Amino acid sequence: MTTDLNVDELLAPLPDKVRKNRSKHIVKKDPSGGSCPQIEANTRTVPGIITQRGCSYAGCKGVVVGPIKDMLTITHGPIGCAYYSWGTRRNKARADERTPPEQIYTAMCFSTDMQESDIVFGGEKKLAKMIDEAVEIFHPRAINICATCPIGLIGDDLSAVAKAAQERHGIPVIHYNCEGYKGVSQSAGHHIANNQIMERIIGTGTEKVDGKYVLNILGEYNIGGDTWEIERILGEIGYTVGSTLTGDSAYAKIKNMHRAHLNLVQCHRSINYIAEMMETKYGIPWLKVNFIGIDATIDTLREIARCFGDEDLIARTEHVIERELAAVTPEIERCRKVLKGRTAFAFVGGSRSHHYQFLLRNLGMEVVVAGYEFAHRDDYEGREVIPTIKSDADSKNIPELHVEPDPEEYRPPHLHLKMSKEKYDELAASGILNDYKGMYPDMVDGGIMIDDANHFETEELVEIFKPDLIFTGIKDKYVTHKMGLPSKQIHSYDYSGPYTCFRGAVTFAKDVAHSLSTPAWKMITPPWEQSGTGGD
Ligand code: CFM
Ligand code: HCA
Repeated sequence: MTTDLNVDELLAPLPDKVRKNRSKHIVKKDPSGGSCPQIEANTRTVPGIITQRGCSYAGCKGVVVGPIKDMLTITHGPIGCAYYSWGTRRNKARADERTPPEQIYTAMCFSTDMQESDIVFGGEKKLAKMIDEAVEIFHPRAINICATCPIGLIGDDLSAVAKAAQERHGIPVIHYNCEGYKGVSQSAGHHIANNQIMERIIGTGTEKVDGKYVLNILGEYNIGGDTWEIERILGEIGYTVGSTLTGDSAYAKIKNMHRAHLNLVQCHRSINYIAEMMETKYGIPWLKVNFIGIDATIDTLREIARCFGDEDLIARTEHVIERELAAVTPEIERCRKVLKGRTAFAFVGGSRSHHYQFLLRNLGMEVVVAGYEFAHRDDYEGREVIPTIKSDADSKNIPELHVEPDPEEYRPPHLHLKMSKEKYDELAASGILNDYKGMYPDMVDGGIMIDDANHFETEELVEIFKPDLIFTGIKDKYVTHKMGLPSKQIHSYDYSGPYTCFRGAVTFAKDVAHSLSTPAWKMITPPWEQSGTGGD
């Protein structure tokens, strides 16, 4: 199924220095076993290369804090940054018992719209005025202010503006110094957002969260409604979801997240900082989960139940699994007939290229090339490499938050879990709790893992591996369409979703089966093969 790739040949057209750099970002799964060879990741993209990465502001505002529905999030900067990060990510939100529709701001775009004169004379006054207007018109519970590149360059003091506004209005005003140029990708922005959420929001609530087993879902952003499907299943088994971070989440709930018994971590890359800090400060253990793929969902549900060890819960888990499986199996089997034996190239941000391998496998497909835009070495190689690397390149820009156990709240993890210390130690030792395995062990033998792939490499790899499907973002989607290759926009799901759990697997299977069986791809003549076009 895989091809014998010669990395030197692949990179041969590149200049020497670039070739040397890029060769460290490509690793092949060794069929004879063994651990993952070291892969270079989370380092600066070679200038001039067309990367698929985004910036720190995108990671902080667009990814982590933007989806908090009852916080009014202001982009302090040019309108283009605000517009780009607004509405395209499909992080859905709806009203609930804590948040009425008029307090949901995720469908709106707030920006100071910095102009040339503001850059010359400073934008602090403009920002302060905008906060006053926003409070007067919308009466939000809390405000976020996210910085873009020019703000750091001209030196606007966001901290001072936020502090003064907080005193004027009596609501939390939280600022994020997530200037786009910080770090090497959106990953730095995740870290900056995590630090502020931990320091300023989590733990500030005093409400009890009702429920025998209270879970938080970290690193789940409700793209296309993913979170709602996970919540449906967990609710039917008998869990209470305290809050997500941050899909369809609310400031009003995030404040009380420290009351949960267990944190589930779906996207490890964007939220591991909070998972680790909550464990230190409140004694809440975390469990790495995956709700993408039928078998992965089943394993995840069983592991959560095993953490609590309650026989009723275990029985209800099995009952829900059995019922959901029976409902989706016929449709999955139909799609499998179309998809069996097909291959895919999966290239997305920092976690989905791993997670979706499980779902594709349920459909009889195999990923032959997989990569991340901005993941770190642990996302590829596994948790054991974490202590040897810095969490974010250029981390001098991102102050580490030193979190001490909170004596009021801290209980050893096994008490939060309602289990004995022996049971906790046993689960931790068996690798269930607080553990994280990277992409490499789940790759197909001979498969290729690539970090921060660029347009040139993507086109070459498509040419060599001839996959039947490619996962892309918006920047590479149409390039591959022109090559006659169906793509699935796996960031936004191309207007579809949810793709999580059992029902989500069916929606995904149908979307992919339709995509791969449409005759359109055979009718495409790439521009460079059309006569008289000159190849443009
Ligand atoms: Fe996590 Fe995400 Fe991803 Fe990510 Fe993203 Fe996203 Fe993504 Mo786009 S938080 S790392 S920074 S799973 S926005 S919901 S799809 S690149 S693979
Ligand atoms: C981001 C958000 C993004 C972009 C996806 C894309 C998303 O990184 O700024 O390039 O199409 O999921 O919306 O990853």
